[in-house]
Amino acid sequence: MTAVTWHVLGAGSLGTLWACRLARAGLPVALLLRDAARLRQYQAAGGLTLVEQQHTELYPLAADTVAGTAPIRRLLVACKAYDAEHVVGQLAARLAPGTEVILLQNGLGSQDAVAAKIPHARCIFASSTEGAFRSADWQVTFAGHGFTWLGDPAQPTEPDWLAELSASGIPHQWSVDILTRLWRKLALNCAINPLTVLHDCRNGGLQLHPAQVATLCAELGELLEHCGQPEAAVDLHDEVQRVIQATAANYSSMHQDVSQGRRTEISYLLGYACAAAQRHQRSLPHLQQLHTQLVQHLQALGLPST
Ligand code: NAD
Ligand code: KPL
Repeated sequence: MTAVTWHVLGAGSLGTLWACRLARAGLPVALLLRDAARLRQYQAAGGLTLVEQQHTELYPLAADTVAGTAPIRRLLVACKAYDAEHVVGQLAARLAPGTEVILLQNGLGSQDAVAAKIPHARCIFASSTEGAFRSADWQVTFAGHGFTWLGDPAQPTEPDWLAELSASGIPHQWSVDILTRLWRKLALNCAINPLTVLHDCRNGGLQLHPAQVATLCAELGELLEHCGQPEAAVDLHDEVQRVIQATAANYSSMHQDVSQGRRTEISYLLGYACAAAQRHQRSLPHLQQLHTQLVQHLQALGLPST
């Protein structure tokens, strides 16, 4: 039986990291690029380059544009949360019934928006702690080893291609409570990332603002309870403090986005949390105030605030 091609949408940090490891294991991979101009640039570069520890390797992967017509049976969506719904919508007609779509986006909200666009496909949600960044055009550096949890809130059965991830050296586990994992990560990101932007500090800098962190954790815990995610609330404050300590020297992903003038995923993190609080008619004043301050801060910098 021929292996199903892994179509990888978005040749950015995580897309490159996944595509190169899958290809290295001998699996068929095809990149889906934005348009003909990007495809020409990619062809001129000769492929994707992955830098891992001291090793740099070029992977001349097949590529097409999102406007192509070849059918897709397995799709890895590796763009930012704010691009996912639109671009998957563009691909909807190429997805056969039963196609599996793996969503690597951080936060919450984009997964449901994508799933609504492609009711004929199976959407699998992922939550990843792996770290990668673009060190040059078409080149990605694998910066932090981590783990990826995958799950399908609509269907607990494991897909058979998990063995392909093992063969590719992608550390992962099937999770029957993927939404709890995504909510927990969202809460951690809401407690840490916006404050690092507003205080313009590394994660460790939040050790100077313990009361602010504690208040946010209390409100986030309350929100998780009301959203039917009590497990995601267990010992949240302790874990936030542990993460702040363990990553003290790092800048959060949102701080990096802002300092490099890039759009943030605010609507899928703090924005999503505040909208959920409103839906449940919960008054969470500190979370709401943090959102307002962050929106104002982004607007003052001329960055999108959604
Ligand atoms: P990225 O910006 O490096 O890559 C996104 C890619 O998608 C870019 O190459 C962009 O050109 C492409 N893209 C956007 N719209 C497109 C379109 N219409 N057609 C084709 N390509 C398109 O982003 P990333 O860092 O890989 O992040 C992807 C997701 O993974 C985010 O939600 C992020 O929060 C999450 N994540 C990233 C990391 C990390 O270390 N980078 C870790 C965990 C989670
Ligand atoms: O995941 C993170 C990020 O930077 O996005 C940390 C800082 C670990 C938690 O918010």
